[in-house]
Amino acid sequence: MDKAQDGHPEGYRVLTHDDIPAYIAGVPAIVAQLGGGPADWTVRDVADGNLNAVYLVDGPAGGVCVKQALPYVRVHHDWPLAVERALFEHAYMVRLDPFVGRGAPQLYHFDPTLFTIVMEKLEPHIILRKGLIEGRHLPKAAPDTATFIANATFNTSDLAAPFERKFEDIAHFARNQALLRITMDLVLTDPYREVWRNRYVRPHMEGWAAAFRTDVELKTAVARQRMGFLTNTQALIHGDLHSGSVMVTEDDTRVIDGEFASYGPIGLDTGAFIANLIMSWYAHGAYDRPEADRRAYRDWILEQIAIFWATFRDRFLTLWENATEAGDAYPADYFTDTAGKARLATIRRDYLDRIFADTVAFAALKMNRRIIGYAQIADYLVIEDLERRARAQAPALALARALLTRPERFADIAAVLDAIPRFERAGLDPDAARHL
Ligand code: SR1
Ligand code: MG
Repeated sequence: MDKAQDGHPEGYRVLTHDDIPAYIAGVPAIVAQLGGGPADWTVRDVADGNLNAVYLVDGPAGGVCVKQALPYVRVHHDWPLAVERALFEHAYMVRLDPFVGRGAPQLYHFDPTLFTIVMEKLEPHIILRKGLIEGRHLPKAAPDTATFIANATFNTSDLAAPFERKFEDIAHFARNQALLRITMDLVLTDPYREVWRNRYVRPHMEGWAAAFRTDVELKTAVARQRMGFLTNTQALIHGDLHSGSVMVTEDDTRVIDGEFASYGPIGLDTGAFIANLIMSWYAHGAYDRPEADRRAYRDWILEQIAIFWATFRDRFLTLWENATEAGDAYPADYFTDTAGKARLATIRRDYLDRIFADTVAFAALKMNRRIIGYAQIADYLVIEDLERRARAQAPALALARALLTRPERFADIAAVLDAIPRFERAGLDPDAARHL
């Protein structure tokens, strides 16, 4: 990629709100979709995530969403970040389109100079995280996200894709290094070391942060997952599939923001989603709501975690059992006799059990990074009283430590669901939480 003197790719510039109509006017297909001309369009800045600019544009005939990769972290302008990340978000959308259908927004246009993606405007959808904070019942969110992950990962894994295709993809997405570095540092490493960008509730969470830095058992388990992230190119994963990466209505769900895409362990995606439901469960304990409402909503969250895992597992197995074209791991003519078919059934169960073990471990890492780390989440930030916030965070860290260091206790989703309320007894002293 040619770099101009300012270090950005040749021709790149940051679009402001006021630039958007003129920019869109240069893309005939989008002009037709909006109807009218620039003077008829309204532009809304709706950026919500940490990294990018996002605008919704409405015209007389329709609307679109314009997302531009900024050359820095949107919420931290001194932190440079490669705009090429938009290439990988675009490639993720293109690669998954045949498999996920309406599970993602429709892609309309990609601009490789301004690193802009124009896509379907999702309205009246809201970010799932917002819905969870507000205590909304969104019955499709968990099963649809599970189906999306199963469709995306099965079809790009060695169970469905020939290795030549997969290796080409691995090589392409391996170049997404700026964002993989963020995951490597912010998600997989920072919570266990001292680093300038770490944030946590001070002074209340000092004890937990210090304990994490010296806990050899915990850091060993974390390093095992880090090794998995580096070496296990199991499937094309989203890489950042938290509740801020899902947009929902009561009957529609779309997975957005695939810029962290890479080939990696499937459990990173399933774990991210479950982690954010678990943190929502703990955060609700500190929200100022009537006790009966709070209890009912927490029960609903636990139910969604169970539904999410069951849906993912069933969908993945169904895809595998019904695949007409096998990948190179288990060619179609390999296990055809009775003994072979029986063995294949066992192999499938083992494969899903390994994804489950990864799911549990990556869920733990995802909770830790949101509580001791740079990128905090609104679920907790809305709790203004810091001690109250910390007391709603400590159980997530205590559970995460157990998930990582005592995996034998969490062989199935029922064990995780049982543990969530039990760990609510954890407090600000990390040693006192060890017996839970
Ligand atoms: C610099 S903040 C980076 C984080 O924001 C994104 O939402 C990802 O979660 C990433 O880890
Ligand atoms: Mg994002």
